[in-house]
Amino acid sequence: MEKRRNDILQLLKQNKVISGETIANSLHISRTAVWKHIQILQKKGYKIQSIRQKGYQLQRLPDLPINEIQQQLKTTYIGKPIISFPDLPSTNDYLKHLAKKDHPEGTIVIAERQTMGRGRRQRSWSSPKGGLWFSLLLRPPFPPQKAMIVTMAVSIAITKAIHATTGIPLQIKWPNDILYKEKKICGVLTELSAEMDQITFMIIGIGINVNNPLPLDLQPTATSLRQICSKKIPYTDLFLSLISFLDEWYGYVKQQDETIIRETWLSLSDTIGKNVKITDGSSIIPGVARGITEQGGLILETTEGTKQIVTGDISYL
Ligand code: BT5
Repeated sequence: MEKRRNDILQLLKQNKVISGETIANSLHISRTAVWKHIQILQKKGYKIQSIRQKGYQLQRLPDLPINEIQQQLKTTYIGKPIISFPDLPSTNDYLKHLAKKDHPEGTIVIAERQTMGRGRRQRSWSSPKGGLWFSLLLRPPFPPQKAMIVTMAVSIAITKAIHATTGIPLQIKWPNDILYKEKKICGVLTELSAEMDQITFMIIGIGINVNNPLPLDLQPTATSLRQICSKKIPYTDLFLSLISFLDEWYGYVKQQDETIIRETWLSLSDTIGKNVKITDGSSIIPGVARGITEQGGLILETTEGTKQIVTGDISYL
């Protein structure tokens, strides 16, 4: 089905106008089948005009032309396949269903808009049209204690992709935020299913404020790439760059090259050396962030000695 649709797209691209009959004859399918495929393409954001007595004309590609992106990919792990939707409640939730049905590592689910985007601990994540909201399915060959290394590699890839596309220097705040001048531009939500000694799958949800508006209440703490650059950001270029950096950095995860991940993460992080406060449920621990452990936990120097923090929210004092 997907192959047929791609063939139809190719014919539309090669011809200014092409009749349903010509498409049907070239692909040995019925005109009704052509019409059904055209309708699906239109739903995916391709603007295809039906011109009376002449046929179909492709007038515009969607903002994020997934078919074209998929064809250009030269990755080893990431983006095979990419499944896109105009709307989803949450890309993490959708991908979790697919992961349970044995979908392959590297699958991406992306939505133009999320109606119930989530942060950690069921906090809500604002995801209107214009931002990049997607989730990635990974099956790293690790015990669950090492999951943080994967999140670190993903944060590095995002930071590098945004820098390569826009020139904006960003910093990583432990454990999962990417900031521009202390304002949040991206959040990463890692969810995993695991046995005692082996991760079954990880869903990495990535939300990046690109050209989307930000609600008033988030403006003091959040920003978007469009706000920083004062112009619209080329969405497709950024997504392609993200996929290629994610592929490179997940490669280091697969090769168990944790030293490069830890060292690069440290060079991009603005957390180390800062006076911080860690909040985890009802417990609040103040201290100085001194480094990260082999497994990506935060080393915190407190008045009661050094502690290793596995998870929590961090604020700078
Ligand atoms: C995160 O949570 O930062 C992880 C966000 C992950 C979102 C992606 S989008 C694709 C995938 N599908 C999903 O459903 N989720 C993932 P956390 O550290 O808990 O931060 C949440 C907090 O960030 C909220 O309580 C708000 O204060 C703030 N926030 C909400 N929307 C924001 C936005 N668009 N930009 C910046 N900050 C936001």
